Order: sequence, then structure tokens, then C-alpha cells
Amino acid sequence: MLYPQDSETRQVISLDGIWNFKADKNDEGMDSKWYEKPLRDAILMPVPSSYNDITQDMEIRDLVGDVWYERSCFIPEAAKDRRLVLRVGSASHYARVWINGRKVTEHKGGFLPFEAVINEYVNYAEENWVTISVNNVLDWSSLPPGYVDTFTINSDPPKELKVQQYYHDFYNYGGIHRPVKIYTTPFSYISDIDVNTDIDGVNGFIRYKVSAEGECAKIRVKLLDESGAAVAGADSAEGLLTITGAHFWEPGNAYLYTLVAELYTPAGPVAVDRYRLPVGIRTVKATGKSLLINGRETYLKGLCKHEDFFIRGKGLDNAVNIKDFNLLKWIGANSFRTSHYPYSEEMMNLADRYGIMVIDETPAVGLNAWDLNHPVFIPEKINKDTQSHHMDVIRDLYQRDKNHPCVIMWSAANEAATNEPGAAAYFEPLIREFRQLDPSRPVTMVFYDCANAVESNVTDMVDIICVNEYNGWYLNYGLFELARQELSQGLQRVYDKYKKPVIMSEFGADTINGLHQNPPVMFTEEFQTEFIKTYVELLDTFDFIIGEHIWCFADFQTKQEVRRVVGNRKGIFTRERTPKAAAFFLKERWNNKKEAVKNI
Ligand code: GCB
Repeated sequence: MLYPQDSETRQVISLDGIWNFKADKNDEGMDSKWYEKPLRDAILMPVPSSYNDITQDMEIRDLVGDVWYERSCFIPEAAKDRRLVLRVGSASHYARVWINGRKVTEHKGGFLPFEAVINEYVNYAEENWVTISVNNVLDWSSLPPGYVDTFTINSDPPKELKVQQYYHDFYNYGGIHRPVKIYTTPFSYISDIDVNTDIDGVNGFIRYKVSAEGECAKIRVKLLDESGAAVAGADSAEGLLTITGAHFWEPGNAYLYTLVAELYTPAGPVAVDRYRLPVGIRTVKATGKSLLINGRETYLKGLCKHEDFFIRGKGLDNAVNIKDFNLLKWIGANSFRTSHYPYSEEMMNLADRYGIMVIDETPAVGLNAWDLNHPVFIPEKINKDTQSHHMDVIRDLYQRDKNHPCVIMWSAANEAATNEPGAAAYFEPLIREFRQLDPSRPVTMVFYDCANAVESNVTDMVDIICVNEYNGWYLNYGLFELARQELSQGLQRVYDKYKKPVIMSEFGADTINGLHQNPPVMFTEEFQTEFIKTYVELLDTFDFIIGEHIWCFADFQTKQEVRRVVGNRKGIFTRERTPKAAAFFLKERWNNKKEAVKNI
């Protein structure tokens, strides 16, 4: 799936801005066909943004159900001979789209884009109305999964209170979270591009395939270096480009070539469609104890992130994203995980450009009730429907992100109850699918602690084992020596059993910015620093550990519960991106620790 872009043959019209909005508090919009007429009593709502924190209305914040968005737009007459595609970057979690009252498409899943050809729905040189309903309900077939509890409040008249329940630890923000665009292509157009890169000594290779729809007489490709000079090219839809003395894409040194693909029809010598794809030449490989990037043993230094900020919740914010990359650079990180769902395409584009490696994760989080007496991999809960949606997500995620050099591995899930008997049959086809789609990248999964990784029925299926640990925080509170000893034994057991590289993919402590005590106690900045220091010093003693990702980058919003003080406070940065004391410790450590350890 190609990211919409302007070119000589394509145009992108942004529908971002202020939309009309109505929360469907009485669940009547669909039956009353709100898509047929302008919304009544609508309020204003920014797009992209979560709607939850925009108003002062708690009922809107906590709504479980549909919200409606609507705006007008014009399609110029000049676009009449173009294919028109409406594309929504993401809407959480179920979206239905109408144009001028006619249903165009619907889409399940809150973290991936969807699009539809809209030529037959639009008026030219006349106002068009786009209506999108977005439902935020999580059920057992969605990712993340959840369920809704319903209570009756004995008011007069009595009212029904719906409460969304879920096991994952981030706020269930809803709304249109990523850009909405209409883009044009010619009717004969480039529909997809696949690239796969390889290296040999100083030379780079790009195996490419350009797919097209409509009439196609010829496909031509040209590879430009960063100065714009052509360094390779071919007159075929697929093939191999050789770049002698290539610049490789490396962490911290992100060289991007541009593959210009052109489509010619029998009509003439002028390209009817042109698409420019950034390409980074690099290889990724997992071996016994190592992760190799371009054949060099590489250590991941970084943090897990969230898409989360004040007011806009999970709405795309380019200012925050660029700030975050500057903070990653400042602290000396070379990587992050898209915990716990696919991030925006805009974020992935930035990671390519900043040279930050990404573990790309599906939204499979919260597949765990944390209670062996209440298993979740059973027919009434995480079942065939969940699995089939998970499969769709894997295919769509691969299609969206396959060409990003920043993506160095796929993560199938976070902290699922993989020790339950039903988990293996659930995950086996999913992990197999990732592998079949993409033999060029390792597949991982995140286990909730060493014991889980050792006991789980799934661990053996992945190439790299990601382990989260909170020993010293959720257990053995503040007992650093004991935590270190147990963690050491646990990690050794994981490696001894599977003989695969291990990433310490989460470890951290809630820390309220400005709280101090020495010797350290929980929640103080001194404690967070000491906790992280204890872990990383231990990690340095193992040769099978290929990376450390702190939980987490910044404080973030969660649902309300007694463990959380206005959200999860394990950030190394506050939610407004102020460094806590541990940030300075990590900056010192990471800036002095080489990511490329040795050539293999
Ligand atoms: C975890 C989860 C993460 C939580 C974190 C915590 O293991 O993967 O989503 O936010 O722990 O802080 O409890």
C-alpha cells in the first residue's frame, strides 16, 4: 500500500482541520441515518485528534459507542479524468464512511490506514459531504481485545451505563487519529512497489517489483542518490539494481536513495504516473547470540513509546513526533518499539530519515487476563474471529510498512497469555504468515517475564525473544539485589532453553517528576535511576542480550485505576517531554556504548 504523495501525476488534497462532530450518546445515529443529512447540534472537532480530551463533557470522554464526524469538500473539475481515492490514516476502532449520504466503505481496526475509490460518489465543482462514524468499542474479536460491562443507574428515568473493560495499560482513545486525504492518480497507475535490499562488501542491491493497474506498456525505474544523481535504472517492472560503492542505511546514519517508478501506456512517450519511494539499503539477520545489521553485530539502545500527548491523545502531532526524535538522538537511543500497535506512517517515515531502528508491533496487546483461572485463549474469548482479524492486521501492517528500512523486525504480540494451552494453535499460523510474507526480517514476540518466556508454548516459534521484567517494581519492591539475582537466573534460563538472542524489551519504574529521596524509595527519581542501573549493569554481563528498551519513553495516559497516578509514570521523560534524572544516566551510558559492536 503506497503512502499518498504529490507528484507530476498525483495530487493530495488534505481533509484535515475542523470537522463537525456529534457523540451518539443514545446510540441512535445509525438507525436515524445521520449520514443522510447534516448533523444536528454538532460541535467542532479537530482532525486528526482523539476526541476524548477535547471537550469538558465527561460523557463524551467516557463514551462507549459511536461518534460522528462530518465535513464538506470540493473536488475540482480538473480532477474528473483522475482516479480519486479517499484515505483515512487511522480511526479507532471501527469506521464507516459515507459521501453525500452514500456508503463508501467500512474498516475494522484502529491503527492502520484504509482507502476507497470514490469517483462514483462525488460531485465535481459542487459541495460534497463526507461523513465518518467511528466506534470505539473493544470486544473479543478486536485488537486490542476487551468487553463492555453494562450497569443500570436507578435515576429517573433509569439509565444504562456502559463501561469498556480491557487488560492493556493505555487509555482507549477514540476518533480519527491520523490524516484524512483524498488523493488522485491517473486511471492507469502504479498500485504498489516492493523493494528488498542486500549488500555484498561495498556494493548494494535492490530487488524491486512495481505493480500497475490499467493500461501499461512499460515500467521504468530510476534510482537517485541523495544529491539527485541517477545511480542505477532499468526498463522493467521487476529486477535487480546494483549500486557499486553504495551508501548503506545504518542506525544513526540514514542514507536514503529515491526509487522513481514511472508508468508508460501505449498512448505515448510521456510517463502517465510517477511515484517516488525512499529506499534504504540494509540487511537484518538474527543469529545464535546476535542481531546483525549490514553484517555488523548491533545492540539496541532505546525505549518503548506510545502515541500519546496532552489534549490530542493519540492524534498525529508532527511537532511532538519531531521533538521525540530529537530526544531519542539526545539520549543516544538507536531504536524503539511501536508498543503496542502500529504507529502512524508519518512516524515511520521519520524513523527512516533519522536512522532509528523500529520493532514494528501489531495491536495484539491485552490478550491476557492475568489469572490462570480465567484463561483467554478459549472459544468464548480470544478465538477464531480474533485470530482472523489478527491475520488481516499482520497482512495490512506488512503491506503498509514492508519498504521501510527502519523496520528491523516484526512483533506479533505483547504479553499474551502464551502459557495457556490454546495459545500455540492461535499464534502458530500468525507467526508463519509473518515469515512467509517477509523472509527478510526476524519475527519476535514480547513475553511478560523470563518465566513466561521459558514456559510459554510459543517462544520457540520466534527468531528473537523479547522479555519484559518488572522485578524490583511489581514484585520484590525496591529489593535491587534480589531482583538482580532472580533476573540473572531468569535470563540465563531463557537463553539456555532456546539458544536465541534476547532483548530486554521492557523494564521500568513509575516515577513522579520532582520526587526525591536518598537512599531511594519507589516513585522517586533516584529510584528510577537505581532500578535502571541495576538492570543494565546485569545486561552487560550476558553475551546473548542484543538490546535494552526501557519502559518507557514518556509518561502516558491510562484508564483510571489505583496503580496509576493520572496515567503511567514510567516515562524517562514526563508527558510534556521534560527529562527525569534517569534520562541523564541513560544519555551518559548510551552515548558511550557503541551500537555496532563488531563485524561478523
Ligand atoms: C507491561 C506492559 C505495558 C505496561 C507496563 C507497566 O508489561 O507491556 O503496556 O504499561 O508493563 O507499566 O505496567
